[in-house]
Amino acid sequence: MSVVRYEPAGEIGYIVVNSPPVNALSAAVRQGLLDAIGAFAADEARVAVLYCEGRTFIAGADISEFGKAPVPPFLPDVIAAIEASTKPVIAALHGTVLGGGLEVALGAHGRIGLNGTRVGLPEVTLGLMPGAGGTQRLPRAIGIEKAAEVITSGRQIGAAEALDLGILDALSDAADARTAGTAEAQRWLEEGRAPRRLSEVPAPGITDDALAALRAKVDRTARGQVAPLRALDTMIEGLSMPFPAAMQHERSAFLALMQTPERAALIHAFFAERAAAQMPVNARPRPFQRVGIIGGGTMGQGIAAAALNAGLDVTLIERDQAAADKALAGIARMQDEAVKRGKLSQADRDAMIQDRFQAGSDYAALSESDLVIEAVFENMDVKQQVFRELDQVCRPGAVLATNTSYLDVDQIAGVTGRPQDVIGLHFFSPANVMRLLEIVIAEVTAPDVVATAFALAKAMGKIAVPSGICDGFIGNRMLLTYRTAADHLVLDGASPFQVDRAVTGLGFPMGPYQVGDLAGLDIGYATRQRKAATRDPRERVPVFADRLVEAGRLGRKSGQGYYIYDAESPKGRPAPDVDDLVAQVRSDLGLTPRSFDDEEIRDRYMAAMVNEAAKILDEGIAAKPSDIDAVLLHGYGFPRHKGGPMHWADTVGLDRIVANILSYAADDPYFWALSPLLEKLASEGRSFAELNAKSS
Ligand code: T1G
Repeated sequence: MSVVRYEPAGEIGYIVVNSPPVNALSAAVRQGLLDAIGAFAADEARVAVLYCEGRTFIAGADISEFGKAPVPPFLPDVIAAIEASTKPVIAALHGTVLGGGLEVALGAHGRIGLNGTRVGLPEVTLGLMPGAGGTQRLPRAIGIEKAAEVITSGRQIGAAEALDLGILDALSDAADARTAGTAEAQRWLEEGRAPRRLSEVPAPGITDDALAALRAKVDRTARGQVAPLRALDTMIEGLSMPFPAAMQHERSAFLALMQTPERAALIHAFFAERAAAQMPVNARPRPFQRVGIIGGGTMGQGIAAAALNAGLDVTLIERDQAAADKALAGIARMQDEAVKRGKLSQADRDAMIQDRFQAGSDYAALSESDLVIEAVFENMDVKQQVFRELDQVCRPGAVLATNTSYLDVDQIAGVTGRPQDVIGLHFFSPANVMRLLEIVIAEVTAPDVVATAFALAKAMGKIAVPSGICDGFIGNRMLLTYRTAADHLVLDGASPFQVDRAVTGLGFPMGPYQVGDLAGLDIGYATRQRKAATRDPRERVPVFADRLVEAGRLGRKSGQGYYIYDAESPKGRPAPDVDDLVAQVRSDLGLTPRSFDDEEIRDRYMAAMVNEAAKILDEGIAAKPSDIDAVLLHGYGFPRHKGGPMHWADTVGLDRIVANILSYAADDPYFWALSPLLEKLASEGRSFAELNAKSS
């Protein structure tokens, strides 16, 4: 069955694409479009409607073809054939019309969209730029500034805004794209309209000042990524050329970006987050419409908001009514914020709070819940007590989940008579914003409970990553390790501020000490206190961090930690006494400091991260390296254009990382115990990417 067909229907001909899941522009679709436009030319039909079957119009080039040998026909030629048609071609759009899909639509002579259609050129989010006319046809349709914003942001645009901008000619409330397209085609026939080619529209201009301002803005927001500025420059340069030359210019710039490591990393990230969310079990989810939440603190409120946004009914339980009301107020504030940012309508906000949310203190209110998520204080006794109560009140078959971020889910499940119904759902704060969800599968968790967790994640728009059980699961266990590597650097001579600078130089939004200040230094202090009794004597303790907490400097929440946070510097400025405090600690510990350059700091930080990740992989806590990448990308600020620690490690070379670790282990064999898996892969010249391929 060809993925594109031409259907003659009298005066109107239909070019129909049907290539699930998202009608991506594979070689077969490109060839099919070319054949169909040829069939239309030869047919008596006077106007053609180009539309797609399935859930969306073309959502872009076929990303799975990237990095492979390009196969003709090439997209610019296919679009040129559509645009050159001597009879009008109207694109009828629905779903998410992205990248090459929008470029195809811009090559057509008219564009009508169903309500709810979203359009965009997200190529920069893949380290690329539009490569089939987007940088030349879009500015001719909507002007340079607006086109620059659309192309360099890569954001999706709603139907109403697309109409306002002039990307769409009309909106339709028809039931489907074919119907909308047919009505528009009949209008063109009645008005006797001829093809209107964007390539023939004179190129818009821009003043030097406006261009300089635009470049500065794009440079600022690109945060070191190459594609956004390259896309802008290529657009501007092309607009001063004849159209065919501009298309050549765009194509060569596009192909050059295709060769960049950023593109490889961003494509890896795209597929890593989707591969992670693949259901790891073959089971049907249980119902989860009625969600219960225990604990109305920051996490409980965020989880409640995320569940409400997913269309679920929420019952939140707190210790008393006053605390429950406080939680409701917090959730209402979150939703008000979403209304302010245009993410939610006032009507939907009011309806979800009035009709689908209740808060109280009586566990009995959970007797009919399908799924209950416990989000109370991170203490084993407290959590086990909650699960004993849930075991009493919840109906048979209800899924019982814990939001613990470190503790052993088996121990929590073990206090119930239904451990097979217990699972870990580790949300990240703020839970209504952060997309990562670690799904912690306990020893006896039933397959349909796992399936329920993944279905819930999809409903909430979360990126689900399965994890086995260990202290801190995937993300927090790695965090503890690379954080410790940072602390060792400080004990041995580096300044916390230098470490932060070196790490942000990698592309992280913040360094470990800025993150510490944001999260609260008392959390790390409590963990160190909790572990003190069982700590291995070979472990090195960041005494300087304890000194800060004991001096009441908890970070942002107390106005001071490693940095000072006040009106003068809301984002923080280095506290002048920190380096002295650290120097005092070194001398108390009899340590002789030495200097480190930023490169060595980065090497040690990343080596610790990758080494621990390899151990997590080796123990089967994570199923595949790309899952670990998805966790660090969506939960720990890992720079997306580096693809995640495992992808990054492959680009650097595992042998180089192993050599570094072996040299560090000479001073500290305990901390730098090399992962046998990492050693094996390096010695065999292999990569983490191979393990991804193996597990898919
Ligand atoms: N190519 C190949 N496969 C794709 C794809 C694409 N463009 N988009 C999605 N898929 C697969 C995806 O891997 C998944 O597969 C399934 O479709 C459902 O996707 C020349 C060069 C469209 C908004 O960047 O943003 O055009 O996991 O789970 O949440 O200028 O997918 O089921 O096996 O994400 O509903 C520009 C990328 C390309 C759009 C749907 N286009 N896709 O989201 O489902 S560059 C994009 C998305 C380009 C030209 C340039 C989203 C979506 P599987 P999903 P979703």
